[in-house]
Amino acid sequence: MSKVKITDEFWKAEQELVRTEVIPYQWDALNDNVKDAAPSYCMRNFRIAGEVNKKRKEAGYKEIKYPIPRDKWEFLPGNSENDTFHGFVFQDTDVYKWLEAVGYSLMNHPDPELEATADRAIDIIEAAQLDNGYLDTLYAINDKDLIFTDLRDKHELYCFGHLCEGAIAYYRATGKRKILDVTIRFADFIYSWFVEGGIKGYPGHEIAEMALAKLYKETGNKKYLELARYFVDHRGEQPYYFDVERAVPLGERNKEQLGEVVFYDREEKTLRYHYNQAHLPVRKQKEAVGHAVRGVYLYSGMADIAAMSGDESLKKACEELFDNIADKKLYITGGIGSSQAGEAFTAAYDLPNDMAYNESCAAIGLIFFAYRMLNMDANVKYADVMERALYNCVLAGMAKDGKSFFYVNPLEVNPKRIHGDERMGFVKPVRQKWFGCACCPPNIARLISSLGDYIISEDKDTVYTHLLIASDIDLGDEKGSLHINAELTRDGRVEFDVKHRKDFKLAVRIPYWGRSFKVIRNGNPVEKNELDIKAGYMYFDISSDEKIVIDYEIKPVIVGCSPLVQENTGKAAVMRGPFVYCLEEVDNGENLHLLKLSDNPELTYENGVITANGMRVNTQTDSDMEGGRDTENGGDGLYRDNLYNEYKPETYKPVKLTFVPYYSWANRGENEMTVYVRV
Ligand code: FUB
Ligand code: ZN
Repeated sequence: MSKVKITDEFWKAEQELVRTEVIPYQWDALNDNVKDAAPSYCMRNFRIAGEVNKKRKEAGYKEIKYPIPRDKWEFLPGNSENDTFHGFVFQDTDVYKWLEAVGYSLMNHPDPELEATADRAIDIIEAAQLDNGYLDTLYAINDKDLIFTDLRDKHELYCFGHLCEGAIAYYRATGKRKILDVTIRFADFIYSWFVEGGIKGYPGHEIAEMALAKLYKETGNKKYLELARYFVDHRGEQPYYFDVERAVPLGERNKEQLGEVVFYDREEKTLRYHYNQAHLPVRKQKEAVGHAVRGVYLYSGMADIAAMSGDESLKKACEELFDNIADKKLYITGGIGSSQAGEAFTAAYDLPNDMAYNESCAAIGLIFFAYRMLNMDANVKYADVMERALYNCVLAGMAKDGKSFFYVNPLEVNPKRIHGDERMGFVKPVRQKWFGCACCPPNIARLISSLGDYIISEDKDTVYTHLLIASDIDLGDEKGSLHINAELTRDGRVEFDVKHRKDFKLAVRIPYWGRSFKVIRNGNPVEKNELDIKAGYMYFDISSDEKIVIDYEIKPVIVGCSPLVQENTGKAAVMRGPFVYCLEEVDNGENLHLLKLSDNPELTYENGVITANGMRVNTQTDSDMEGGRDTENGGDGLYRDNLYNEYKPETYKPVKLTFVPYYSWANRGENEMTVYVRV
């Protein structure tokens, strides 16, 4: 990131929005200062934990304990529990993610006032750390003798993972060690508890794996990589640690786990802990199952370990899991995890539009996973998925003003249906100011402010450009520098201005939407058969200053979906470049399901909007006609506005359809939306 300065108008504006609006807004939310928003309790918990810690040092202090029952994820304030932990068990992570976003933002744009606020937050966090290095406000406040007794559900290692990622970002941005040292103390404590203590547990919610890999990279201390591998290697071992920690009697251990029977794996005769991806040893996992965020966080950690230690069997498992997602469980918007039940992956091709869960965090996790795979193998399939999730599902998660967010990202919304049906209560037709479970908003903030990390990657000889985002990139003394000039919202022309210092290869991605392109190298056209193309990247040998222009044909296109996706039979979506488009009621009137693209829709693009020729099904009924009865052609006399009538082919009237980018939907009030339209 420190080498990449984004100059792209579109993405720079998003980063500026995060810096100027989202980060200050979220700090208010973490401190429960946003009117009418769900309370966070996050900083409150840290403050209380800090006070308790202080009291612990006073002579004669008697520890006060509050219950931490199993199966309880949310601790709502009661009348007599003013000093207890409030909120979800993973509430600590909200400030860690915020801090991470602050770190990246400071790298892009120094801001002493923001840094001072972050320093204050760090002091509050540090004060909550126990003397032995342990840090989690739920246990620090309620009962520190119960730590690590409920790995399956209580998220202490998940909180550690986010602390670690936040600390590293902040340290890299400011050079200040305080929060990194807090993290190292906690990591050392975890190492001694698990590895030295011989406890074969692993996180119920993954992320510690990839965070520890990052900590290893940052500190050079191998024990953190060892700890990450320890967690990955013990996951899925029998007897399941989640049974062991619950002291489930041996005979009971293979009974069905409620709600998980759907995942019964005949071959392996196992049906438990899919939710946590702990049903099988990770190297045997071939299908992405269970809670989607957990899944992609685990796979990202596995990919890190595979890359850092050259573990081929782990890499193979990652490849299979990635392909399973990309080929069978991925929405066109890059969303994953189609079911609200368990916020989970479901069966192959099960991609409902209106009931889609598609948590913003899951799409972000998919970006982490894809990027790690890309770093092992420069294969365009990884970059394509990464870009799809970024430009669509993730970006849709945040309002244009940065002050409200989607957790769930459906592809079709009818507010009337949502308001009339409790089953759909999880789908929100407009973004929310905050959430009791507020994992997504700060996750979006940290991703957008760290976007510089995803544009290129490099190895000794080659610079790979993945995202076509305008930026200035310092490639160092070994290579030189690169300026990418692009603006995909405008056109598909992407210029690579290379300043050569030493010879290297430049690899340029050919995205799935840009397979038709022209190359002009230093003013001369290059024929396709002269290009060196491997796995969707064109390779150029750079031995002097160069200007390489790729003109990708970028135009609105109609995209079909596999016929195996039941929901989309007879429908298609509209895209332009990486952007998925959608219809909104505000432009097209209500009952979007009555709209259809014409056979020759003549899609035109102007100022970010696509228009097309379409049709609207006539709903005029015979009861609107004379006498109210269908007596035409010797008709049967039925009322045509009855729910059921004799079938008659649809008739249409021509209409203009207006498509807007999916990421921008629901910025003009509550209204119907659909990505897929009849064709
Ligand atoms: O469990 C922590 C976070 O809360 C998960 O990642 C989200 O899916 C939400 O359940
Ligand atoms: Zn989330």
